[in-house]
Amino acid sequence: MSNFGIDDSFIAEQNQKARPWVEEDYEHLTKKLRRQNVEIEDLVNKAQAFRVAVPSWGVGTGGTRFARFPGMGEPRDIYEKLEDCGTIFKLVRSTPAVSLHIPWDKPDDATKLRDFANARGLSFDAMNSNTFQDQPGQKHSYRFGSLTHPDKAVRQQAVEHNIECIEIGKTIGSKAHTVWIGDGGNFPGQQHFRYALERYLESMREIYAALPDHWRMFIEHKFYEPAFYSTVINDWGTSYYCARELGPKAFCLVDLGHHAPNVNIEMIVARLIQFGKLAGFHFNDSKYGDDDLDSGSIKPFQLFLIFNELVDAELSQIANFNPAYMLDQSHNVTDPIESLMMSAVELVRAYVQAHLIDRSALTEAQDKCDPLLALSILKQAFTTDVAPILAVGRERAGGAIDPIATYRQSGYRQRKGEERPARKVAAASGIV
Ligand SMILES: [Mn+2]
Repeated sequence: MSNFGIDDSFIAEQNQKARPWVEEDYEHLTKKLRRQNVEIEDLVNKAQAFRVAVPSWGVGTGGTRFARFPGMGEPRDIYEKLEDCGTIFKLVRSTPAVSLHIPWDKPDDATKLRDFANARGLSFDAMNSNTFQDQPGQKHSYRFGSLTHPDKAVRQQAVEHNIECIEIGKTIGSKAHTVWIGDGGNFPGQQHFRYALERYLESMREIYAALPDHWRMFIEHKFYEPAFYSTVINDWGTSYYCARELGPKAFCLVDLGHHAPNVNIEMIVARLIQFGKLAGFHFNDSKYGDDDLDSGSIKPFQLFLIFNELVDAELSQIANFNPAYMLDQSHNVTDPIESLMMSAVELVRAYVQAHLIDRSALTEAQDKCDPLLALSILKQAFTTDVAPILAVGRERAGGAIDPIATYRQSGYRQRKGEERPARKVAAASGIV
C-alpha cells in the first residue's frame, strides 16, 4: 500500500488562489523597502537560504507529566515520523534535515533509514542521546544519574550509549552529537557539586574521543528539571567551561527554554559567539519554565533580538561561525505538523527581519549614546511585515504560499488517521 503524500501539483493549485494578494503585497513592500535602500530580492534570497532542522520526536504529540492526549494519525515509528518530516519540508522548504533521538528512533537498518530519508529530500542533523530514562533490559539504572553517576559502571554504560549514537550517526550522514543529561540532585547534600562535574568531564572525554574528525559535539545546559534542586550542567557558564576543557570540537547549545525567566538570552548568544563556542539552538518559546511552546508564540521580540545577534555575527563574517538550528518543542494541543511549519516560518521571519536592521545607523546611535534612536532602529525592522518575502521565497522553492491552509486543504491528517491506526503502546513523548 502506498502512503498518501501531498503532491506538487496540489501545492501549485493552492498557490494560484493566494497569488493575487501575494503579488500586490510584494509590490507594495518592494517600494517601501526601496525607500530604505533595501533591495527586496536580497531578502528573498536570505529567506530561501535559511535552514532549521526538525526533531523526529516533534512530529508526535507531546505530553506533560500529567497526561498525554494522542492525536489522530500519529507516526508510529521512525519511518512514519520521516514521512511527516518530509511533508513539512515539502510545504515550507526550510526544513530539509531531521534530528534523531536514540533509542527512540534506533533504526533496524541505518542504511535503509538513510535511503528512505534521502528519497524524500531529507538528511540528518545532530544525533541525540538519551540517558535520562531507563530502557527495557538495561543493566544499570539512570535513576540517580548517568554520565555523572557515582558508580563507574553506570557512567560507562552511558558513555557507551553515546558512542553508539555516534556510530549510527556516521552511517546516516550526521555530523554532530548533542549531549543533554538530566543528572542532578533533588535535595541539598544529595550530590557533591565538584565531584559530579569532574565525573561529567571524565565521561565526556571518552565520548569526545569517539567523535570523527569533522564532527562537532554540542553540550546542552538546562537550569533545572528533572532534578529540582541542582543540575550538573546548569548554565551556559558551566557549558562553556566544559566545552573549553573538552577541545575544539565541543560547543555550547542554547535551548531557549533552559534559562530562568527573564534571563537575557540574546546576550548569552553574543557571549558564546564572541568566545567561538556557540553550537546552535533548540528553538521553542516559554512563559514560565521549559514550556516547549511554539517558537515565537510568546516572546517574538526576544526571538528577533536573538537573530539580531546571529545576523550581526553573520555580517561581521566571524570566523567559524556556523550555528546549527533545530526546533525543540512539545506539541500537546495542536497538530504537530502545523506547529512545526508555523515555527519554521517564525524563525525565517525573525531572520529576515534581523537582516532589515540598518546596522550602520544602529552603530552610529550606539556611538552617539542615543538609546531611543537605537531602539527605534530595531523596532523599525521588527515591525516590518515581511510575510510577502517569506511567501514568495517558499513559492519559488516549490513550497506553499500558505503552508497551514494548504496542509489542511489536502486532508493529510485524516488520511494518516486511516493509514495509521493507533497501536497499543504509544511512542515515547519525552522532550528535552
Ligand atoms: Mn533541547
